[in-house]
Amino acid sequence: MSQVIRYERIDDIAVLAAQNPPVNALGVDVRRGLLAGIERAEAEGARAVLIYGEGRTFFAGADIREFGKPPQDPWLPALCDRIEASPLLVVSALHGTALGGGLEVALSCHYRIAVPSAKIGLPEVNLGIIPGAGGTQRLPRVTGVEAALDMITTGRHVRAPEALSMGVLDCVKEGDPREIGLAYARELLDNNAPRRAVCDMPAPAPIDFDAAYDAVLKKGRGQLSPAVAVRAVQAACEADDFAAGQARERELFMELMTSDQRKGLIHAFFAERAVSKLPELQGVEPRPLHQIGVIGGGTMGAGIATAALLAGLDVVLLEMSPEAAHAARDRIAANLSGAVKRGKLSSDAHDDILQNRLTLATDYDALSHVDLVIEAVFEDMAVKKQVFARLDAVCKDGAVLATNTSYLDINEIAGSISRSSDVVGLHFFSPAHVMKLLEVVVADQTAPEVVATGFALGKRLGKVSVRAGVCDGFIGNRILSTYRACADHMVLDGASPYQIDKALTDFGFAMGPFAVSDLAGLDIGWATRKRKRAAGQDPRVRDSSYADKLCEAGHFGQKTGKGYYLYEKGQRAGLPNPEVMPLIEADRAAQGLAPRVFTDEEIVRRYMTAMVNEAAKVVGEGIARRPLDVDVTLLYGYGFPRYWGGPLKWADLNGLADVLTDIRNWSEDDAYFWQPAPLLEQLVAEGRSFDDLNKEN
Ligand code: T1G
Repeated sequence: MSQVIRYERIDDIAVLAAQNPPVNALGVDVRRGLLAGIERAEAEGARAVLIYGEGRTFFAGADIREFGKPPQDPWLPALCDRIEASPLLVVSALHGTALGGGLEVALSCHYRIAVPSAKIGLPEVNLGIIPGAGGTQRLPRVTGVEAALDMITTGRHVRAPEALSMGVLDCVKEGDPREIGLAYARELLDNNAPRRAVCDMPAPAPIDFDAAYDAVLKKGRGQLSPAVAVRAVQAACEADDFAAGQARERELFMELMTSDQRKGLIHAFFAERAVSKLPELQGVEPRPLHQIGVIGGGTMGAGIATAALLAGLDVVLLEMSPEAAHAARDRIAANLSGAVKRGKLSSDAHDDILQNRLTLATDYDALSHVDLVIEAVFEDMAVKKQVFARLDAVCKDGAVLATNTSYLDINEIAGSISRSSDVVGLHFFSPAHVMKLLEVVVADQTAPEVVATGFALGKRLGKVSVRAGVCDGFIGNRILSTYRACADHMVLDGASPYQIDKALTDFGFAMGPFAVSDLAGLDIGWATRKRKRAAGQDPRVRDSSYADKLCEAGHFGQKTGKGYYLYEKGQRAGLPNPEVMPLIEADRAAQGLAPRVFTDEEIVRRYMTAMVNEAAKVVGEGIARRPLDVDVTLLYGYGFPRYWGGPLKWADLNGLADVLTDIRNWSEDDAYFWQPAPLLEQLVAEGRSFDDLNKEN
């Protein structure tokens, strides 16, 4: 008898209870248990079958860990057909998240009941595939094409009340899934309710599927699975019969299952869960977190305070004057109002936060009892050291002292006070209450429980936290500065900022590097270039002046309405700024550079290879623990297209040997910039991949 599907008889109802924690994934043993259960119920003369999940949820989908391995009988589509074909009345009782194959099992049942908190969904497109067990054929028969396309192409979760109104659920009732399921099955039997196989329902009315396909493909920015799902739903309307529609779904599903995008998206799914699992934190207890202090109420500080307040933490916000403190409060109030507008926060909660949970202060003594302090003051080492000296004097023993610095040496900050082991970097990304990435930067003396506390705060704030070591730019900004420099080099050598931006948005980025610079503010890059020149950068670094000239003219991008692009009032998307190319041409002439033609493919190849090479150095130096840590950083902080899984997954998919060959070829023109990462050379020599490294750590 199956260990993962418990079989019971309650009078004439057979009960199949899934017991496969944590999410009752439909692995082969679960499928075999369900099949055996259905067959046993029929053999024993039951009149109905109830299927439900023990633990936190109904089946949350196929077992993603089986992807890429040879499928084992019974395949999920066949199992769903078998459940549907049973002569018994089959009822499913849903709770938690009935997703993917889980919802497909429920749709193959004849009736569906759920608790009010249950959610359903077909999120397969987020894994680079489409529903492959009849979901694209059964859902449209139940809800109609429009509602089915919305669910399937977005992968969104639908709450039980909406699912009831869509016709996916027959009943929503408070209670224990098993109990409400049994009562519902009993009621159906008593009323002689008929079997109601969805496959026997008429094919749904068609829509203009070509228009739907084009619209979804455009929205997907290069991701294929949502658009392919449109074609599968089209088959539900146009195929000769249900079986033919299922065959078309299977054909499209198998095509996507072998795609690089499926490999990239599955990698992203598991990487974003693995990134917070660090061996050095096993068994390490984080310190308690009830109230935190934030120093500096500018955009970043106010964003951090907002994130903490939204997560239910109390916040003491310290500014240098009452006026600055109130300005910070206004920024926080505006952030919270945004959350109310987006339906993420009730207006009562909004008021409660501002009246009772946020404390403004101008004296460090107000921080004497907080559990953790994050400073987000001016990026100047002397200023940071002054702040930490005050914290050292005022904060209680065990308080975690965190800096939000983007690039200053955290070892130097930590070394300037008596409790270096309590110091950690918490590098948020602006806007801090929206961006999910948090780099937890571990200095030489940082205590393990302080690192654990940083991760615990990140989890509490709903962030994706990545451990980083100390270097200029940690993980993300260090890699960014390299691939951004590569873009500048291509501009000097003949490409335009506009061709580069388009080539990279066609590759899948939401925005190209020059549009991103306009968004972030050209003055930030300008300050960094000046800082690095003043610090005495290597003379072999290829420098340029065209961007400086833009800034000297006061053009900082979106915030001044002009940068690489011109921004009409209120327009986010800009038009190329005609003043830019003359500055670039003058720069090329001054450096004696003859511009050449770049293809979009070469632009992407160089940009990605620069990113991969620097990422390999970051992993090789231990700044990032594993390649997946870099992938997650770029996915969550830099708009990297998720269906590639991250830069190092992209490199594995494209072949490390070819990446290294390109670097060696290009190093003939610029040996300083194109120095191969030792780790990359080692992996190629050993015939290993970045994924192999992920598996070793
Ligand atoms: N398969 C295997 N493991 C899974 C899994 C799955 N489907 N879903 C979750 N896990 C693991 C996860 O890796 C983690 O493991 C633990 O469960 C807790 O997950 C034919 C082919 C259900 C909303 O896409 O969206 O069906 O890190 O940390 O935040 O059409 O997990 O503890 O070792 O995310 O409470 C379709 C994917 C599959 C759902 C719960 N289903 N999962 O979120 O916990 S394709 C999905 C989720 C399919 C058919 C096709 C979420 C969740 P570990 P968690 P959570």
